[in-house]
Amino acid sequence: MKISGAQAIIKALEEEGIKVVFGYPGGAVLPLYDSLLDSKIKHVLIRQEQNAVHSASGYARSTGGVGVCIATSGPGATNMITGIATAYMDSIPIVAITGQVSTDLIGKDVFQEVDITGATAPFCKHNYLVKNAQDIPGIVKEAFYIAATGRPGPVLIDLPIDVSKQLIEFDYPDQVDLRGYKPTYKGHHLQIKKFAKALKQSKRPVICAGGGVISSDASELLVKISESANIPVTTTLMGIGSFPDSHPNAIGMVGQHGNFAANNAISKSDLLIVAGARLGDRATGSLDKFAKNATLVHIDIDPAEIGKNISIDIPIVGDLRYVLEQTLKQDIARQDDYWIDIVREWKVKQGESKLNSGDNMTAEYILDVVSSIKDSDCIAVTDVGQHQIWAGRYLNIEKPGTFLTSGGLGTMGYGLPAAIGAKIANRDKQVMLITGDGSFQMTFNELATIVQEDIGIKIIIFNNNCLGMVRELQQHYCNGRYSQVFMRGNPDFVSLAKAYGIEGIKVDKKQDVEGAIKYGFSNDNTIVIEFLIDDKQNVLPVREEV
Ligand SMILES: Cc1ncc(C[n+]2csc(CCOP(=O)(O)OP(=O)(O)O)c2C)c(N)n1
Repeated sequence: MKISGAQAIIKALEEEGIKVVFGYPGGAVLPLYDSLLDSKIKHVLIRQEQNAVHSASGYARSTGGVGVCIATSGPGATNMITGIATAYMDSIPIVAITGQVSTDLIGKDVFQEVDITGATAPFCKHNYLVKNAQDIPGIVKEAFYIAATGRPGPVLIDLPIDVSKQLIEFDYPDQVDLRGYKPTYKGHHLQIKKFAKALKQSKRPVICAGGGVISSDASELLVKISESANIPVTTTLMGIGSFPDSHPNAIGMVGQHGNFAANNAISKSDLLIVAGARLGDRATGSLDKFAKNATLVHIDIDPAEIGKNISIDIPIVGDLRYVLEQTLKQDIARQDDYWIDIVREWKVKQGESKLNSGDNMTAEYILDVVSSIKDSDCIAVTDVGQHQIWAGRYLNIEKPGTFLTSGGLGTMGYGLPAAIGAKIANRDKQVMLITGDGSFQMTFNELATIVQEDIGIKIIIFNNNCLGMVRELQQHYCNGRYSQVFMRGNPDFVSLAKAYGIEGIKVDKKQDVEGAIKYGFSNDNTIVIEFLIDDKQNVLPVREEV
């Protein structure tokens, strides 16, 4: 029996095991939305297309699967652009489906036409303009394969409306064979041997773990390597969750806004093992000072990342799971405790410098309390700003896939829709959002989606009535000449929540923090907890070393 192109897309999604898609309808995707009615796939009607991509991203990151989102042509498609770029920078597997005007009208600037494949080409792993419905099964199969394999990333399928109406015989391929796309999974055994030897001989090794550890499901192996060779582990922002914060070898986040112990250990290390991290500028700080005494090992599935920002002594291209498994078969045991002991002392020192004392309701204090009350597998999602860095540094994160943030693009407004995606995928788990008053106002319209889907998300707003991160930068780099960072006209967030039928609490005193969080986390309802924090609080240190 023949089916339409639109039906073929939906059937192909079913073949891929997709249970949920996030989207927003429009004229060019009418056939697609019509076909959805006959499918068991759940569609979540999000309130803006950018947020559909972020929700798909939250879904993907918290499940390890591929997230799917749909938008119409023109403005629907362009609204998706920031979400796609956000996913690309953080290597998140997404398949985005956009409607397109009819093939005979493409290039004629007709109503709601935009060249979305051209626009997204620089920040999509791959994209397709479907010209013939017969190609749909093969394209969808390839799109999922490309999104999820090698270094994951977003793939876009642009579907003209006439193609979605063509009739085809549906035959779903079982395999993909793409010339020119063959990710290398097995790291070269001689390089792995070289790495193991360098590790055995090193006196001060450090691991810097990135998001690649999480996407290759290599966290347990990372713990084994750290334990067998007594290596302290620092993570990038994207790597948070790849190594349990409570592990004695964990030394926290590295980089410009990183922890004292982490940055110090990297500065003093003689062997730095970069695992699944792209060594972006925020992680390294100034390159001429970064790990200047160390032999550098870089393990990554994407050969283009190795040596891109910093020259590497032992490059290993491959899947982290494979490479770490093979490394564990070598003799890497280091009995020496002296280095790990020094690093642990730095960690204690860092703990002592906490801004926790006194009556001030600091962000750090709030996050300490949250850490002590939340479930250990609670999925924490952040927006972008000071609150994101505080969350990265002070929240206790134990498991991979439980800290979701926009690390590469730094997209304000990512948080709420990503939290919705994570909660839809994990209804049995706690999901919380840490956001700022600026970021929250970029996407708070998604409170409606929360109500519509009847899901419970703990929304913690650090309200400093300003764009705190930019204010802090202006304090440091513009001699305190503040320009356009103080927010006037902020709503009362508790009343705003109430307008959506969501409960809210406002907290302005340190004594009330614990009670509010205990109450907020005591059931699975959505709650907005707004903390009125001092607008002068900074994400110090910008970079601290001894
Ligand atoms: C879409 C977008 N616009 C602008 C920025 C630049 N920016 C980075 S952090 C920040 C301030 C964030 O303010 P808020 O969400 O209130 O968090 P806070 O820093 O106060 O914790 C801004 C404007 C950005 N990252 N993303």
